[in-house]
Parts: sequence; C-alpha cells; structure tokens
Amino acid sequence: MEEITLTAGQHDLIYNLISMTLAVMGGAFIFFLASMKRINRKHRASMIVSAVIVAIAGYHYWRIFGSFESAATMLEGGGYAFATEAFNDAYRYVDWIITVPLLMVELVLVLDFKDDVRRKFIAKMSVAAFLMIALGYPGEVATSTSAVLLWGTLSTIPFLYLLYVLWSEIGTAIEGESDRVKVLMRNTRLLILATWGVYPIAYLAPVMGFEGATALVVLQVGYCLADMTAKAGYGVMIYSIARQKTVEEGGVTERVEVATGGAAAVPE
Ligand SMILES: *C/C=C(C)/C=C/C=C(C)/C=C/C1=C(C)CCCC1(C)C
Repeated sequence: MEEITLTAGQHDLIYNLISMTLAVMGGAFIFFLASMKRINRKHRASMIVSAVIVAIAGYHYWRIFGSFESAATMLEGGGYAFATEAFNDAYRYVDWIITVPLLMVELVLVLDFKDDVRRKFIAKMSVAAFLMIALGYPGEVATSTSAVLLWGTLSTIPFLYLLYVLWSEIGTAIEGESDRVKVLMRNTRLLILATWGVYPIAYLAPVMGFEGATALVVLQVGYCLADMTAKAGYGVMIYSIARQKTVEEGGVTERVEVATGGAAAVPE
C-alpha cells in the first residue's frame, strides 16, 4: 500500500476543509428549505432540488471525512502517515454522478424551459455528465501520468460539450426575461464555468509536478472549494433568480381553493 507523509499543516488543512464543506452543505440545506416560503410555488421545485443536492453532498462529505480520518495516523515525531488506498475518494465520483445531473435539473426548473426543450436538455446533459465522470474516474485512481492524461482528455470531451450546450441554452432561455433576471442568469452561467473549471485543474495536480503530499492537498482543497461554490453557492444563485421572479410576479401568493371552485390569491 502506498503511504505518504503529510506535515501537520497539510493534514489539518484538508481535515478542516472537508469539515467546513460538510458544515456548508448542512447550512445550505437549512437555508434552501427555510427560503422556500419567500418564493412562489411554481419556482419551489428548484429549491427542493437544491436541498436534495446539498443533502446528498453532505452525506458524502461525512463519509469522506471519516475515511480521511482513518487513513491518517499521527506520527511520533510530528506529521501524519497517510495510507492513500485507505482513503476512499470514490465517494466524490459517486456523489457527482448523482448531483451533476441534478444541478442541471435545478437550472431548467428555474429557467422555465418548455416541456420538450426541458426533456431533451436533461437527457443530453445527463448522458454528457455520466460520460465525463465515468471516463474521469480511471484517471483519478491511476498512478501513471499517461493514464491520468488519457482518461482526463477523454473526460474533457463530454465536459466541453456540456459547457457548450449549457452556455447556448441559457443564452436562449434568458431572452424573454427582465433585465435583472438576465443579469442573475448570466452570473449563474459564469459561476458554473468558474467553479466546474476547478475540477479538471485539481484532477491534474498529481501530474503537474507536485509530489505526493502536495498533490493530495491541491486536489482535496480544489474539490472542496469547487463543491462548496458549485452546489451551495450555485443554489443561492438559483434562489436569487427564483426570488427575483417572485418579486416581479408581485410577491408570494398562495393559491387557496374556495367554495366556488375558483382560486384566490392570498398575499403572505
Ligand atoms: C457538485 C459536483 C460537480 C459540479 C462536479 C463536477 C465535476 C467535473 C466538472 C469534473 C470534470 C473532470 C474533467 C473535465 C476531466 C478530469 C476528470 C474530471 C471528472 C475531474
């Protein structure tokens, strides 16, 4: 089994960041559920999906945290011996397989795509996301540079396709929206580009000339920061789109069935 030595500082950085990511996912979960009241019912599905995503990620972070803890053994002279094979990083890939398509679902729900466009978009994105993650995994666990680069390159093809479709579909979807919603959607698009772009960079850490311990730090720090922003931060952006639309619709209205069979709007 491969074992690397982490300084106390390297160990604590990863340890605390995984812990922080777990806390952020938990906090985001409460925020999304609690904020549901502030947006109109027709946009609420996107908030539910946001909450599901951070709940799934939170669970995986809890497992990653435990796995990291048990793979590290404190050394007498300071620092930690870290058994890389005992650290189950596959939790991340399992998480992505579920959460990446859900992130796309969250988006189409708030963008109000037409039904047929929505179905096609979700299908295309799910296939691309699956290929991206499935092709990336063999490279994540590979030890040779050539295998990392090969799988990384193959995974980048669906990744670029995904970004391209996302970019153009959002471009089309924002046309009919108000100026404020347009700005929020453009920012969301940039957030996706900036945060998703971190994953392939972090993935390359082991072949970018970093030695074992440093590569582990770069990779774990990169994935943690990217997950916090791409899931919780992104969810907050989606919330602000839903909230803005609600404001433009005249505030939150609850539809209440009345005896006549009609519906009355009751402002909260
Ligand atoms: C919440 C999790 C998200 C948004 C995960 C996104 C993951 C990626 C964009 C991963 C991309 C990769 C490549 C483009 C090439 C190398 C392998 C991956 C899987 C790290």
